[in-house]
Amino acid sequence: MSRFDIVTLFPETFSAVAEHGITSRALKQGLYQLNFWNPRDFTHDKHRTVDDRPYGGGPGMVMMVEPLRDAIRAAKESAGADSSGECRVIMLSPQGSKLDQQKVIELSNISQLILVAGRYEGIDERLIESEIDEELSIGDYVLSGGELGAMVVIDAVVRQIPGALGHQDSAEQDSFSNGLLDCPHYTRPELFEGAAVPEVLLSGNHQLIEQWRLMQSLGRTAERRPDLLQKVDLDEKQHKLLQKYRQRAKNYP
Ligand code: 4GX
Repeated sequence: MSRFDIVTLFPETFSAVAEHGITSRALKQGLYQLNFWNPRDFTHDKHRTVDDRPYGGGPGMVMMVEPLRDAIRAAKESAGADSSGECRVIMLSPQGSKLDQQKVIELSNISQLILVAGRYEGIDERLIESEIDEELSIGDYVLSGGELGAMVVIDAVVRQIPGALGHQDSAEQDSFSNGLLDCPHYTRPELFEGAAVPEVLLSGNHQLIEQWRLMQSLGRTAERRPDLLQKVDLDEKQHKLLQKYRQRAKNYP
């Protein structure tokens, strides 16, 4: 992934990813590009109108067709002009398929993503059919616009770009990279408000620590997200570690 082209009425809101943290550092390192296409810049009337009334009536507005179409097309033309890799047009919407880490990895292998962040009640269905390749949802709740969803996509995809994460952490270490939830983490002090750090983490035995972390990941995934555990094939060692976790949970309720 080298380039995101975002179609939005609110490009300033993307300062959240452009100016903070890992996504900002990667941008400054030139590991990816962000470009904005504002439908308001593709209006021709005095009031720069970007919304329109829905056929059939009812409350709420729909994005005006021509400025949005022209913004998407301008994004496509500029993107298409600069490369040979795949370009995909994605619209954020509660009607889309749910974003997960597998989809994030798929998207990270596409060189140009055009993210359409809609406002109001939505966009004309014919525009979806003609200009949008894929609808994506970041979860089953209603946002005020697609911008936060687009930022979620950018953040998760940028983490997959080689060199984006500090050399300390790697995308392989992330939660979900093996389909499991993360293990618990601890830092100083050794005794915090009466609660101790698990002894194994103080042992200095790295093989044992690795095993304990994997056991915790397996156990927590089984307890909290059995749906995720069903999707991974556990090997013999992992089965044994999960049994061990369950045995311990029984002994120390
Ligand atoms: N995951 N929203 C988009 C406007 C809209 C509606 C329909 C296109 C079609 C959302 C989500 C989300 C609210 C963003 C409605 N645009 N986006 N917006 N959940 O709730 O991604």
